[in-house]
Amino acid sequence: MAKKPIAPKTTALNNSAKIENLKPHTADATNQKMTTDHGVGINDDQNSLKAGDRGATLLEDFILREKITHFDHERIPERVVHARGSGAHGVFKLYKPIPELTKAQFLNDTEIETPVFVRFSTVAGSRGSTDLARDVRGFAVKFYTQEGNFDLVGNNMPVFFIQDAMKFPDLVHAVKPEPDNEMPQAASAHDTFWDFISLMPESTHMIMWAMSDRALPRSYRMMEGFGVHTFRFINDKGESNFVKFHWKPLLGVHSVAWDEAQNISGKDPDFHRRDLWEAIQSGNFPEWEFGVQIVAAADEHKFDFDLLDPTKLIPEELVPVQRIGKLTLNRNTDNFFAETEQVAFHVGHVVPGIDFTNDPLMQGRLFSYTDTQLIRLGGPNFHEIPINRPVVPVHNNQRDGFMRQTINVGKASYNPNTTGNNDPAQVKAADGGFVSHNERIDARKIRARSKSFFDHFSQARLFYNSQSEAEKNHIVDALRFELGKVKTIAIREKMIGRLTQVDNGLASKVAAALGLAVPKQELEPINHSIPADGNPADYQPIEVDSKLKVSEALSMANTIKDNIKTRKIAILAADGVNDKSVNDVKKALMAAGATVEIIAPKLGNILTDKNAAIAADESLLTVASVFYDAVYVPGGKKSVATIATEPDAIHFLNEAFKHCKAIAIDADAQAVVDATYFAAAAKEDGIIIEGDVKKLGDQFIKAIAQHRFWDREKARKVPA
Ligand code: HDE
Repeated sequence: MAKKPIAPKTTALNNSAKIENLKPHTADATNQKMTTDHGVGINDDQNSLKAGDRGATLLEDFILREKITHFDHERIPERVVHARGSGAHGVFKLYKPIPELTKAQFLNDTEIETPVFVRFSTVAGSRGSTDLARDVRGFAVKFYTQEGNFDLVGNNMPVFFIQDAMKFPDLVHAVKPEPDNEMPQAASAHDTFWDFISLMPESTHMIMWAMSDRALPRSYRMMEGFGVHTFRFINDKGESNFVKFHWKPLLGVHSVAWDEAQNISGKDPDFHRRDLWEAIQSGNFPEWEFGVQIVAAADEHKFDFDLLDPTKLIPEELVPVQRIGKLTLNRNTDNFFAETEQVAFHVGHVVPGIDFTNDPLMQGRLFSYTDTQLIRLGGPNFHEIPINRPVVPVHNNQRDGFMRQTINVGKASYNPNTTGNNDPAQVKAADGGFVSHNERIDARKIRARSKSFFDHFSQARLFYNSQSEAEKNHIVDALRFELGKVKTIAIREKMIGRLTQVDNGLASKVAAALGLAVPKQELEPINHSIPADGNPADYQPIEVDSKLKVSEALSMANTIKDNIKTRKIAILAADGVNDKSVNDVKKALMAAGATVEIIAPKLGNILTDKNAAIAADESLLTVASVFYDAVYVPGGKKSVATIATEPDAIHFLNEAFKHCKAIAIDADAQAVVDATYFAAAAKEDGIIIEGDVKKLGDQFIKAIAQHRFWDREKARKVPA
């Protein structure tokens, strides 16, 4: 079970250091005159300059040319991966100093509020693709510390598909739309992806995560974050401990159903972006606790997996996650492009007290991020873009280049120098100069994979075995869907063979839906990623019999389920709705922290049975049940009669049932239940039919907190 958060000292949240830092670059046109980019007042922004009333446009028109030219150059290349994202500002506050582990100042002073900028993303889709694609989510955090920027560029899953950076371009080429026809968009359900995966046994653990509900978050606010790689903490004595970073959402970890995800993708591709924006806008600031798993340097080899292998996690049962601080997102961006699009994260942005390991995936990333920013942001000065600037001064001898903003004074742009008093001066380690950990290296130069990376299945099994029944079924369904979309039968077969390495039951359930038999064993030697001169026998996966068979922390069934804060609840009502039935329940839900919307057959006001006007927030045409966590139908004769005969309202309820959501119905509205397809199942968990609105409210709140009633899927009654 997730631990209760440790209460931090309450101080007013402010991101002032970064807000001040952004201010000089912020433009507000309120009460300002319109000018060209060069400051000349514009008299007519409606018409181009022409030779006569009906004449040709003149080349002389510098105002038109400037406007069109700027427009022509508005787009920059999208990120090659993680193109679709949403960002927000916030603060990080430490709970307790950890000097024995790290000298990083922001992890040693509980008084400091470190400003942060966070960008969440999907991986495979283009900038305009849907938020609800089945995909990994990026969780990138830029800490603007007093010792420079620290970027924790993580994901919502703790492991990765591959072990070596060498394979990253192959992985991304395989998952992106296929090169001949640019299909499918933002989806892994196609031949090239599964072809690659079927040939890469090391991807098996990550595939379990990617096919699980973790790939369909209910909200960015309700997902975990992981640094994935093992990092190092360095204390002021120069001692190193290994560390894995975690973000634990205080709202718990929750997902939507696959059918729901596909629906949302059509109805609101911005679903996660909107959810994040609206939560922050309405003061429901998303919060995560910052967790660390620490492994002493001396214990590096005590596990049955290699700490440097990014396809492995450290089970929380073996090394508990210590929660050391809290991240709060409290401010939306002023300008999406300037901030979210131009922000440049890099695994290599670390501060003294944090260092890298030899994880071969991480090592490759250390090269990739600056390289990609150079082309994406157009040159070497992207660190001067306001969102990327640290909140501390920057001085060095880097000079010039496209779009240089800084006007460096003086003659010296080299070191050592006498013309500038040898400034800027190097910084002693004791004063905060970065010193790399003096790891001892004594090795031959080789191009190879460590044998300690060859167990590809035990943690895939651990993950699968740790899932609840419903979660396992969802993995089966996801694999049936994804492999069902694969056209090449041999790829499907190879994947079924692979799944037998995880669980025979899983393999046979997936195989059944594909009309395939489960092979007795792998058809061919399993590892195809072998160098030209390699001997296949040397590259076969090894079997490790891990002592730990189940890890509770890996199942979302064990997440926080004790509140309904920020949940979105729909009330279906029409004219004549019972005043008490609608208002008392609405009040109770709101008092518990939920957001409630009245949905009526049309927009405008509805009148209660006491003739009081209630504004409809939405109409049945503008929304759908997939936008809400739960639905309530109040009493009131006329309203009930309208809702019971309104096809969109009944569809709304049927869909909420299908997606296993909490449904509450005033006993007076039995006619509405009778019109649904779940009338016969109305006694199930999560369906409350009650005449006493106080009781109804209490039961409904408890039910919504459960998030979903996956039992409804049993016996495949509903295809969620
Ligand atoms: Fe990234 N990754 N990545 N990645 N990654 C990028 O950088 C790369 C990996 C992650 O919101 C790119 O600025 C390589 C793991 C996030 O702006 C690029 C390898 C993890 C984001 C790049 C990896 C990540 C990126 C594309 C394997 C989780 C979005 C645009 C060696 C720990 C950051 C850009 C944002 C973005 C390269 C693997 C997370 C091309 C070569 C593992 C969250 O540089």
